[in-house]
Amino acid sequence: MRGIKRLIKTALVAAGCVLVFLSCAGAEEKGFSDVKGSDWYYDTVMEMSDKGVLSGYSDGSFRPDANITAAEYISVLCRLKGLSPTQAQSGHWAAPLLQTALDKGWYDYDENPPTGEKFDLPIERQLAVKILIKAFAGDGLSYDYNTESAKIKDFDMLSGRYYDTVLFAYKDGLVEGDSDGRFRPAGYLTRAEACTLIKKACDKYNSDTGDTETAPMTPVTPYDKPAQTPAPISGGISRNGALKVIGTSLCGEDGTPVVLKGISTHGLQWFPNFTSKEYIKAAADRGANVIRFAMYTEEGGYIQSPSVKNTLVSGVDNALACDMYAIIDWHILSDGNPMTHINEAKDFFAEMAEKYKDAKGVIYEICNEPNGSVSWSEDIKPYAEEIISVIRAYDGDGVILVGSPTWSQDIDKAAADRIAAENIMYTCHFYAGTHTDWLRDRIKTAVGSGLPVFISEWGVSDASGSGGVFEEETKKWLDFMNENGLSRCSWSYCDKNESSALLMSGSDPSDGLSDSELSAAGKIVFDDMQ
Ligand code: IDC
Repeated sequence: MRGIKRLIKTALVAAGCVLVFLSCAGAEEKGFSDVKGSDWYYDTVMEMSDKGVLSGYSDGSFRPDANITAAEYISVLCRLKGLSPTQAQSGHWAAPLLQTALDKGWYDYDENPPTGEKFDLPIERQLAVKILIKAFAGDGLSYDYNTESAKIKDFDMLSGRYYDTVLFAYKDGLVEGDSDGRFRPAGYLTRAEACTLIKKACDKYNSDTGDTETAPMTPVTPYDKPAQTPAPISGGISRNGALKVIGTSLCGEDGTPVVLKGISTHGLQWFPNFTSKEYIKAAADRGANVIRFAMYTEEGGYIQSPSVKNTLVSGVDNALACDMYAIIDWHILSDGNPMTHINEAKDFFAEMAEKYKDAKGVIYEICNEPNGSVSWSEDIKPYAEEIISVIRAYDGDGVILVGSPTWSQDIDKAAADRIAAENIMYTCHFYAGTHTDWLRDRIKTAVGSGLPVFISEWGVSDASGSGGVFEEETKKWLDFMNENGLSRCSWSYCDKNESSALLMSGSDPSDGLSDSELSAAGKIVFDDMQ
């Protein structure tokens, strides 16, 4: 059997199925922690990963038994066939390639709508086979209906629209069915099975791989439906990889829910020293896995002093070097309408998205706190849609955070009129001395209705940033965030003389954060990260 597989391998290479390599771990490695030489799929998985068709994970695993999603499977085939991305409706990372596949007739609209609602769901076996056959064998398929259908024990489960392609696949030996002779048409396909199918097709049809260089590779990850009650994990970029939003959960690259716990800087125009690598590392050493860089637009910020962008960029680079996720925060505040500086915002986010499109740890927060006479549906949402499309032109899948009216408290407005894009979360901000049960209830309702929420700014003080430390209410909020798996950043990582500041005045954490440098706020916030 091995020998046959080796032969197939030789044929595959000779056929020109040499594909683009992924930059992820796995492609050049000798083996995977969860793929043994005795596994039936060993040779195929090794070969497919060597060729960069499906890569492994940074933790050394391949996850052969995880289900492959529609987006992952179809984009692999698109790249194999050298298809180029097309203008897409959805902001999902795979949308441009999947649009091309849809336009080519590999599948129908309802099977996988370009709006993206099925992209991150496991692909059904009957649809996977149909797409494979369309991609490799085209139309005009001939086979003997009686002969092929007799091979499939659960033929009555197969939907009529897949007769042609599935029966043809049986005739050509691409599909064999399980040990009971069943095809399980509506079942899912594991990564190992997807490798096998694709390899067989490459071999059988002597695939012309086309110009695979034209399409950028996005790491292929398995889909794991998040548990109902998320069991979040922590850790930085090396542990969780590129983040994505599944349902209401922020998830790591492998689909496991993640909770980011960290800090926000104060205004970068006032506290640039808190972006140094040493200061950031001091926070990481205390358990923070995310840092938000608050680049004010007003009050001497970016609009008046564009060079503050350099402070932000060096902070982001330092955070990534410390294995922390970094949030690029367009910190609107004194002018609460994001439309006021939309042109500057577009240029800024285009530059940031181009610069960080390949960084796994960057998150974009496009409007800190809209406020004043500003409406979700008429101002913020249209602003967000424009900025999201600017970002997506470069970075197809980075997580984007969107604020809402009343200093990012009106998430109910956003929940009632959501943005049609992937990997978007909605921010809700609170200050323990000002916001209580009513805002927790609002978050609960919004999340319950399916809205993904990220607490990108919160404080132990009142909403002025001062007024004392509200310990009891802070505890309620921390319990609430833990129960609901909410990611958060605490205002603020600086030593200003105000109660929300996490450090005592005059602190210098360049050699690490000592206990005596933590303010009352800092003690609570960093304790929560342990
Ligand atoms: C506050 C700072 C304070 C500064 C003020 C105005 O703590 O030192 O003088 O901004 O620039 C927010 C804002 C955040 C505020 C914070 C506390 O996003 O910029 O910082 N807050 O008022 N929203 C709610 C509270």
